[in-house]
Amino acid sequence: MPVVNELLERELEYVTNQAEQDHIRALWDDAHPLMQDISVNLIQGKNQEVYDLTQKALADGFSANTILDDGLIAGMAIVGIKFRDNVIFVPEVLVAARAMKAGMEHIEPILSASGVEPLGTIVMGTVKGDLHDIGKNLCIMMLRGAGFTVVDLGVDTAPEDFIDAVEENEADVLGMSALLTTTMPNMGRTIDAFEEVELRDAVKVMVGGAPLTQEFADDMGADGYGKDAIECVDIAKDFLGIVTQIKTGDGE
Ligand code: B12
Repeated sequence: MPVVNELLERELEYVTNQAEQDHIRALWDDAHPLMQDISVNLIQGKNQEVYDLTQKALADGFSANTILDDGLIAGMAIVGIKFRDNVIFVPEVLVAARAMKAGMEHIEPILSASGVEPLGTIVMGTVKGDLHDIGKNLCIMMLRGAGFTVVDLGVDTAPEDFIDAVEENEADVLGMSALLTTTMPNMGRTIDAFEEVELRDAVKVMVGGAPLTQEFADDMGADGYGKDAIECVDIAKDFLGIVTQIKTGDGE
């Protein structure tokens, strides 16, 4: 379904690069108008509306994953472009992030719900110097939902804190997130620090975050790279030799 929401259509006018415009439009190609409503309210930072619409979408039978991808994350893509192009600034991004969190209040318990035995323990954190945590938190929700125990170290995490947490929790997997090109090298520094204390072989390392690539992950010596929260879960399962896939079936 093409973009039918007039307000969203207006927001898309801020995306002046045609390739980006096409890419973003495609996010809503198959999305229900309700998802477009969620996106536009998120872009405008209307947290109560995002909270209510997310609740309504779940009640209407949309899956948590659909609302997350086609409503919340699709809206955040436009926020990112407006921020980069100086159309909006940090306060507006924070307001949009707050709206995203309001929607996630409904999504989180569903993605995290699982009554199964823990599959393994994962330490997750955003690297030193980096305060972005929305993507990391999404990964954590999905990992918990898949049955992992996750120790969340939050943001701005120093290599020694990652090491302490892996040791204390006897973690099987370490996951690091970075959203800034300036903080990405801190992932490699953390891996080096594990080598220095001779703990590198004790843990599998996965990395992610918008600016990362498989090549960068390989260069720094990570064991896995995931572009989104679904891949994050798949990699963690792969590390531990678990073969099942997440089901994302919709009730629409
Ligand atoms: C929200 C946001 C902020 C918020 C953060 C709020 C929060 N609590 O997280 C605030 C306003 C604080 C902020 C601040 C800054 N930001 Co900012 N921010 C963003 C924005 C708009 C969205 C990020 C986001 O949440 N995306 C949505 C989530 C769902 O996606 P994600 O993080 O990529 O995560 C997914 C995947 O990457 C993956 N993933 C993530 N982590 C992991 C980990 C593992 C192990 C795996 C497998 C997968 C994985 O799965 C996730 C879910 O699918 C981006 C633009 C963008 N679109 O990326 C800019 C952006 C990242 N910010 C940017 C900048 C420059 C800054 C500031 C320096 C601005 C300033 N001048 O102060 C500061 C830096 C502060 C700091 N020290 O960290 C730039 C970075 C440019 C660059 N080349 O480095 C961006 C790209 C904006 C831009 N286009 O210029 N920002």
